Amino acid sequence: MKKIALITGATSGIGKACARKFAQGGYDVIITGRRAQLLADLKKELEAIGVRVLALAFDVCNRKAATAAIKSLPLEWQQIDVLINNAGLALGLEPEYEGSFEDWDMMIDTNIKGLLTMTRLVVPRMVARDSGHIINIGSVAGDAAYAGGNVYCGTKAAVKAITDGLRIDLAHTAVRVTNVKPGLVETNFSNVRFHGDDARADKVYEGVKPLTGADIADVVFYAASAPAHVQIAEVLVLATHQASGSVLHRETKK
Ligand code: NDP
Ligand code: 8X3
Repeated sequence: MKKIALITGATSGIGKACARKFAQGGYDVIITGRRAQLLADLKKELEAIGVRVLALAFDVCNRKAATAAIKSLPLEWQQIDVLINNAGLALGLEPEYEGSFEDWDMMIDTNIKGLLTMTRLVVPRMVARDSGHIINIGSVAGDAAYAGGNVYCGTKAAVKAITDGLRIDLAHTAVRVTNVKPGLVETNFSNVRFHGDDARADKVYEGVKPLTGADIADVVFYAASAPAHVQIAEVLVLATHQASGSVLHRETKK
C-alpha cells in the first residue's frame, strides 16, 4: 500500500506545493483547507498523476469539524504516515499597541490551536502503530520578532515550542517530528496579511528573489524521506539574500 500524507492548507502556496511534491513522490494524499472548489481542482490535477486523493474541506479552527473529518476517514485512509501542519496565516503588520483583536484571535486560533487540534487528532494512531512523521511549518519569524510581527512571530515561536514538546513526548516511539522554518516565500501569504491589498503584498517581494512553495516542499519531502533512524528536527530555509527575519538585501532599480 502507498504511504499517505495529510496536508493542511493545501489550497494555496506551500501546502499546495507539498501536495504536488508528495503525490509526485508516490504518496496518496489527503488535502485539506476551507475552499472546497480549490481542493476539488487540485484533487483532479493530482489524480492525473495516478495517486489516490481525498479532499476534506474544513476549517482547522473549528474543532468539531476537524474532529468529524478525521473520525470520518474511510478505513483505507486511516493510516496517515505524514501529517503536514501547514495551514496558517499572518494578519496585519501594526505595532502591538495598535493591533486588531480579531486578527490576533485568528492567527492564534489557526497557527497554534488549529495545529494542536490536528496533532491531537492524528498522532494517536501513529503512536499506536509506532510509525509516522509530523512536519510543522514554523517560520524564521519564530526565531526572533521583527517590526510589526509581534503576534504572528509569537505564534511561530509557539509552533517551535509545541514541536519540540511533541518530539520529547514521542522520543520513546519511532514517530518523528520536524519543524520546517521558511523565510520569505512568495505565496498568497502577503495578500492575506494585508487583507487583499495586492499592491502592498507585491512590495514585500520587490528587489529580491524569494523562495517558492516548491522550494519548501522539496525540504519537507526530504525530511519525510530520510532513513527511519534519522530525525530532521528543524530546518531554517532562507532566500539567498535573506539573513534573518529582519535582514533582507534588496536590489534597488538603477
Ligand atoms: P497561503 O496564504 O498561500 O496559504 C495558506 C493556506 O492555509 C491556504 O491553503 C489556506 O486555505 C490555509 N488556511 C488558512 N487558514 C485556514 C484555516 N482556518 N483552516 C484551514 N486552512 C486554512 O500562505 P503560505 O503557503 O505562505 O502559508 C502556509 C504556511 O507557511 C503558514 O503556516 C505560514 O505561516 C507559513 N509560512 C509562510 C511563509 C511565507 O513567506 N509565505 C514563511 C514562513 C512560514 P483556505 O484559505 O482554503 O482555508
Ligand atoms: C512568514 C515569513 O517574512 O513573516 O513566516 O517572516 S515572514
